[in-house]
Amino acid sequence: MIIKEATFIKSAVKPDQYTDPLYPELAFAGRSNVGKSSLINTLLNRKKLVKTSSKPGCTQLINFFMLNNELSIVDLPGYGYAKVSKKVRAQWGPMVERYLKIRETLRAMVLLIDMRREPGKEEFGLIDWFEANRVPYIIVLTKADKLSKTKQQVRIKAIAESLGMEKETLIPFSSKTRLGRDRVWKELNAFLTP
Ligand SMILES: Nc1nc2c(ncn2[C@@H]2O[C@H](COP(=O)(O)OP(=O)(O)O)[C@@H](O)[C@H]2O)c(=O)[nH]1
Ligand SMILES: [Mg+2]
Repeated sequence: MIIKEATFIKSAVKPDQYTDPLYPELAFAGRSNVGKSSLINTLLNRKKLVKTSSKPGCTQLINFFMLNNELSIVDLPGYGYAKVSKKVRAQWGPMVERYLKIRETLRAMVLLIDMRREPGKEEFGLIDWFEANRVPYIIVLTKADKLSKTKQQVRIKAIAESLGMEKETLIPFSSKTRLGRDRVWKELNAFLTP
């Protein structure tokens, strides 16, 4: 994908606030602070199109971006941040589920997991949901640069085992070194070309 133009369109909570479903769409999900905004910026070759933060848990909105007037990119709200209120936490599930359920232009999901963490109930829940609803998805393991090559292999194997997947399907990624960027695009492109 040659990135000519990438722009923020709008934030939404409810379906009537979503952008018109006119373009194929990719959506990104993951725990707060997993590196989701950084990954989207890396994919789009932008330094700060999507705001990154060292203070997790702030964004509870669905953010729509547009790429080259041909592809819609969606940054879903992060989950699992302990310090947000119970009310905010209770809103996350229905907000994301509603998006996944009704968004007919959604072509694939990108689920981000911090390579240093064990997948939790939210990740298992999302994967079950993707499988049950036949939503194509890829899993990206973020912040690979924080581990040595050897440790990366250990973590990839452990996460693959706990997810019950082949380790080759998991994509190690770093927005710092851009490791994995080309592979993520390659796999996403496969869902975009009919
Ligand atoms: N070392 C390293 N830090 C990262 C990476 N990706 C994100 N971060 C840092 O992790 C924090 C959260 O990143 P952000 O992209 O805002 O995460 P989000 O909450 O998932 O959108 C920020 O301080 C980033 O600089 C990465 O690949 N490597
Ligand atoms: Mg973010």
